[in-house]
Amino acid sequence: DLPRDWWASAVVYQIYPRSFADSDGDGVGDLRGIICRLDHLQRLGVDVLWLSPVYRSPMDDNGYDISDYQDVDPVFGTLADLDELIAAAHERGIRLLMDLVVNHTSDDHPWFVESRASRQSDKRDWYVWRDEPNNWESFFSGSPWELDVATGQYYLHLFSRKQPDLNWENPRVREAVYAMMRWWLARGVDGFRMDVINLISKVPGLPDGEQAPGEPFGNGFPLVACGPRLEEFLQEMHREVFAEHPDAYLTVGEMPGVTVEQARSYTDPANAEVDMVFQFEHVDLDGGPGGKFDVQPLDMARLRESLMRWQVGLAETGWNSLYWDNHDQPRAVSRFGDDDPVWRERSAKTLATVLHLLRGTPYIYQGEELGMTNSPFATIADFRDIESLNYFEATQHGHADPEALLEGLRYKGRDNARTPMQWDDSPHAGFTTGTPWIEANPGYTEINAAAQVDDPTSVFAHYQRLIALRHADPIVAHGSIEPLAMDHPDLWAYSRSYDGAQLLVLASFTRAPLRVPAELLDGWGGLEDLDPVLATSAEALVRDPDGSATLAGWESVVLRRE
Ligand code: ISL
Repeated sequence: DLPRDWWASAVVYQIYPRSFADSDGDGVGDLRGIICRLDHLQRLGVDVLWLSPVYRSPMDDNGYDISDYQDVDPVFGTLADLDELIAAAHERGIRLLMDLVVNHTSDDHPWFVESRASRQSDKRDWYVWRDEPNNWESFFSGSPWELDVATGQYYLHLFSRKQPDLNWENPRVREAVYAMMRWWLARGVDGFRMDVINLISKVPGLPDGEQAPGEPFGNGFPLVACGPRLEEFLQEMHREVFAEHPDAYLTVGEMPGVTVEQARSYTDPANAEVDMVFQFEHVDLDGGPGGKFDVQPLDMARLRESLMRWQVGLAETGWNSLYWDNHDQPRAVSRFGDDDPVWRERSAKTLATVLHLLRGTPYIYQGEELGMTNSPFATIADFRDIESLNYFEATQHGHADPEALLEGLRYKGRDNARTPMQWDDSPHAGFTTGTPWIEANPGYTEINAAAQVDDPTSVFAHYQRLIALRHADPIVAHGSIEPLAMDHPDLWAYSRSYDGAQLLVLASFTRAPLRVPAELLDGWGGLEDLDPVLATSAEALVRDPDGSATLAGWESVVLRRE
């Protein structure tokens, strides 16, 4: 009873529209820009396109603050452009997912405008109002409670003050959201990526969180994440929105803090909640006691242990989504790989191999298929993201060393993912003819699509091969997984099995050559021929006379046997 759903063999490509392609020279990416670049996606071979928000928005959080769920922001184009994009993608056999941001709206949304108008407003209860704040902290620094002076109450905003949280306890809120979702499905979209959907059910009464002595805030996270009514709400949504053709659509819930056990329940088809979730364990490993920007060295063994635990935990029931990066994370090759010029391409390919051969649905974030790196932001003035700016502002007072803060932001800041897509080596990486809203990463002269798409040795070509392999070989989509050599310090090894056939994945997460023990290779080819179905280079794996083999630094191979 392996999952047979279409999305098991699909690969999703995420576009952050603001930074993908600018068609009109205003410095901001747009829908027509995406339409013009659909060939890139088709060439790569992806099956699904997930669009980060393009709805009407004051852009306090680049569109994750929505003021009209049923219109396109003029900076991105028009609803007609979006219809055209949906049709053009479908013509190429690419499905389209919209970003569904319904934990909160913009404070400019008519629902909130009405809600804040008076305590007696018909929509007062559509948001979360209190007479006094509690001790929680916003994801974007400071208190998540904002005083509305006119009505004398505070509203909750887990993110920016321009992102008031909707009150999901109110059934009219839920009905309005489901109606909006049905409207999008009727327009032709193929599913949703659901923004922080595990925050919609808060613990009743919104009690204070645990607060350590000397800390300015308590920990509200356990009181808002995966709350008491989450599964009830997800089931209701599934019933109200997807019930008629659940298999036609893909739903992926973004869920910070979700555990394997919770994810198994949320993605168990029998529960009819979501198809898969974005979990955060592997992207939280390099945060410290001071939070995500308190950067700690990444322990590769812990990274492997974490991902493998998710593999095993969702093996029988549920389904994994697989990602290294997205618009909220630094660039994968700079974080999990090695972006030194000598190792960049190899490690970008190896990260791709390891992820795409796992069991689950892989997500590629724009530019990852080129091995794009973090950007060398010089000063705080180079950053644009509200999270980074608020953090710098809130933390620099009394902080001894602003340079240390900048170090954290350079490594982890979300703007690393948001610099323009690198199309070619012309000014601003071919992203815009105008002035980009955020500077292009100067690395674009070397790292760009034009330089890679026709080069069979490129990172892009490697991604093409991985996607083609998933489409061609049912082991990749449907096979079981067995982690191997988990005690080896730098070798990633696992096998996949399906219908009598097997794949063996071997990957090096270090510069030094690795010895692959003979036992692992037993039965995978004679002394002369280890013939990978896919490798990061022709010299990646060399057999040694004693039956072991040497895997070159940051290289990886995939072997196959019947
Ligand atoms: O990057 C983070 C802040 O430290 C993440 O915790 C992030 O805020 C979290 O993953 C939720 O992300 C989503 O919702 C946010 C939006 O800013 C992100 O871009 C979005 O992906 C609020 O809508």
